[in-house]
Amino acid sequence: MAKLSGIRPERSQREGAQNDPRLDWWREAKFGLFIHWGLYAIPAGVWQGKEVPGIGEWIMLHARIPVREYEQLAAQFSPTRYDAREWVALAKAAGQKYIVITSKHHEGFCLFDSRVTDYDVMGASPFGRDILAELADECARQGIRLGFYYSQTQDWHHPDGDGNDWDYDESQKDFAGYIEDYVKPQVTELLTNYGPVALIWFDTPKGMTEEQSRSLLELVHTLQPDCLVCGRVGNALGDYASAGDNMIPDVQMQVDFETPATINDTWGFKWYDENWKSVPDLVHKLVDIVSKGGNYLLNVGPTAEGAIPQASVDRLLAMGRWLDVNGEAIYGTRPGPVQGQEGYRSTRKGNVVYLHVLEWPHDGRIAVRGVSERVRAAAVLGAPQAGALACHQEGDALTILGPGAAPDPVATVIALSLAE
Ligand code: H79
Repeated sequence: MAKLSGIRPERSQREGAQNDPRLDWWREAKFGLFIHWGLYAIPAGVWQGKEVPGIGEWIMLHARIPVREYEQLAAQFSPTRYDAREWVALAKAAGQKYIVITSKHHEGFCLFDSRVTDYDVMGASPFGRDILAELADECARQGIRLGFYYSQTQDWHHPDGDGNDWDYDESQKDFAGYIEDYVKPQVTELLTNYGPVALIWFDTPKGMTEEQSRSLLELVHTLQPDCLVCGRVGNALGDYASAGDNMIPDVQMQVDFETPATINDTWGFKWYDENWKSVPDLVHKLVDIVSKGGNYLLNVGPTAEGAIPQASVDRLLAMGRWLDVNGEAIYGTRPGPVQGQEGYRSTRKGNVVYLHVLEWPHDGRIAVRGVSERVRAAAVLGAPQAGALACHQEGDALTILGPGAAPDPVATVIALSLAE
């Protein structure tokens, strides 16, 4: 069995974290909401009248926008429709158990009140509201965990941050000084001023020395011992592994991992990106990831006004409706015994194996391998009126005779109760 398929070694899970009970809530959660929000939502994929190809939050780099020009966007940042209560309620209705928001992306603009820079929502924008503080309060009120994305290497605004070679001479940069005098004070602010933080989501660890990764990990754990650190802190030191963006491992993983993913093709808002994934596709991706032992962190990119695109809202709510019926086959489960069979996935909790049928066979005859324990009963989740389904077992080969049409057109879950 491949151990790290889809996961770069330096983004993997630290030895010993696999049995760490600090991750218990995260292992149970399976599904989170990622929020990418920053100044890039204002140009929304267009610069000087031209559509800029690529992911929206990278517009500053793709168009090589000088810092002095780009930073003027901050004066326009006034998202009057921002309503933390709505965003948190959406995540809850979608069945998501944690939220991760960009506190500072590669562009360098901070959505929180930072003492170490004026390039933040309080100092540089007319908005004058601490976005993270409002979200943290609301998460506490509605009972959902909140984590912060923080770009620790790339900072295209800071003269010593990584990535901006069009304003700054990269050979003159004091990256180590930037980590010590800017990143660490800001991470300290994030872990001091916003109550309990579920996790810090570092990104693009390229260039981090092992010592730098370790010292960030230790800083986080010293300030908030229960706060998790994602694998993108670098040097294989994270509390959990991070798969590539939109990457789902081919096979079941032996490490705790998370797939961060987009609903369309961008993280930060681009007004003309309409390449939305379908609801069945999104649910299948959730099932696929969970069946391999991972979590799905699914992104929305709010507009400059502070609205989450309706296409994202519709899809998240539809996923929530599927989870209302099928959540017991997702939350708190482990990978099940049916692995690597096209059209099928499986999860397990105690004595129940959940068989997820992603492509319903035309004749309703479901045939899988891998269930070697005796199946006492098989029933479709959410359709108990359909009664028990007939099954035959021979060795680890299981055949279930189901109806001719999929009971759930999105994905049908059959609960298999195993003999004690
Ligand atoms: O925050 C989101 C992305 O902005 C961030 N990670 C997710 C969670 C991210 N940072 N880097 N990358 C993703 C990959 C960058 C790949 C690159 Fe490129 C290839 C950089 C330059 C060439 C993609 C293509 C971005 C610009 C061109």
